[in-house]
Amino acid sequence: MNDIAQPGTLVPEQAERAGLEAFWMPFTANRQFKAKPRLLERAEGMHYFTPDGRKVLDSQAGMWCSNAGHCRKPIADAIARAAATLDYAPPFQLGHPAAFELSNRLVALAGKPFNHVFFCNSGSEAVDSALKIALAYHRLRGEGQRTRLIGRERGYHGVGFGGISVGGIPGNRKMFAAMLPGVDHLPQTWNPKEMAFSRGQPTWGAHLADELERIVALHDPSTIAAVIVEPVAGSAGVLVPPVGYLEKLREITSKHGILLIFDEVITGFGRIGKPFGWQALGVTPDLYTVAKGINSGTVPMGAVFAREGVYETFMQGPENAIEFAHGYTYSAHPLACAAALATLDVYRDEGLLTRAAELAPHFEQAIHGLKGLPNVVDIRNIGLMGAVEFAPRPGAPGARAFDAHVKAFFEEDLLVRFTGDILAFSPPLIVTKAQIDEIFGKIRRVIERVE
Ligand code: PXG
Repeated sequence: MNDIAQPGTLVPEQAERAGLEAFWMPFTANRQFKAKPRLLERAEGMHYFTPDGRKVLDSQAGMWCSNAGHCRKPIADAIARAAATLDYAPPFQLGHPAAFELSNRLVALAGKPFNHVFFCNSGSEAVDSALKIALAYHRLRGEGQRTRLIGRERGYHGVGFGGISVGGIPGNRKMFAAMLPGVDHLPQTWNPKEMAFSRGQPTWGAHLADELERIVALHDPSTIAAVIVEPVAGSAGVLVPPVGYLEKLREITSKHGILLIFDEVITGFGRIGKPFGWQALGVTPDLYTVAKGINSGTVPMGAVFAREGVYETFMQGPENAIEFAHGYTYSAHPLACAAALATLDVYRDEGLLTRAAELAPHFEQAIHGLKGLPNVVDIRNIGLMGAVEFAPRPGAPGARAFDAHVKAFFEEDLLVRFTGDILAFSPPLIVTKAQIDEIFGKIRRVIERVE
């Protein structure tokens, strides 16, 4: 391992020798990465450690998921105990106590009107599960003609066929011909002219939700099953909803009997100051998806929360009938459940699910302090989520943010996420004010050096 840890440039044959070749890395520029690998070996609290012994500050909670910080002992112990006690239990037609206990804890955390959770193993699966719940729900209520789904441009809902169909990231769709039929998209909400350098929710843009009325009218409201949006778009680069925008989506969907699904894979578990984003933003969906922070990213797990009346709609027909023909081998996996229960304890004991609200003013001040640096065209934030957007380098879109990511990693010992020409920040919720200052101090130096 140590041979390949040194930052440097490996030619392909060296990459092969170093053992990097066989792994077809996900969402990665494989050749570029293998030529100059960025490896992580160990983690603790707010930091990663590289094989060559550097201590790297984590400004992105892994990939928006390690909300309790890394390698927390109570969580690691709970996973180890589960692995030694009940390594696996079939989730179809059988159950294990931790799955029921976790469901009760989660619906208590959500509060009314959410009374059931459905488990899966990722955000992508949570999205597919939620879309299927929506379609089946209408059918069971005698409205089987409601088959259309509406997503939003720049939305990210994972990489299943359902998720890329309702998603709005062109690069994630163009290689794959077949999308779900009957999908339409709302316009994306970011408008640099009207909202650049907004702090928190932009005051311009609620009217963009009126587009939903137009789309609904085009297809006829009675054909639409669900609208799915991220309350705050994460992957697209932290697009914060305008004041009043989500309220309008709620009003229009309710009026037409359409289910509103929030994809809270990023906003769930404390990211914007309340346990769930819908609570922080004051708009209640009918279904919402979570993953990542559910167990602080330790064991793959996702879930769908259902509002009162949804599960109940499925509970019809003969008692021995399977009400929802959907589920995964690893739904409610014992290790994932144990990790989630221990994580919820850590969140509760350390007040982490509301800590983003306390730190948001400091975080906002720190990130907006980068205004005026070269090529910075926008800065936006909500809770402990933030983004810095660069003007693209002529002829090389995305190059500036990538350069900043690499410089941050090798020259400043800082892990920062990049997407397009945007740097995105979502530190673990245990971050201190001093560490927030450290993150943006490092980024300032990086931006000053990026051409
Ligand atoms: N929905 C949302 C809103 C997400 O952000 C998914 C679904 C899919 O989750 P899984 O567990 O299937 O990956 C996501 C995932 C990034 C980034 O840096 C974001 C995600 C994944 C990888 C990178 O923007 N979000």
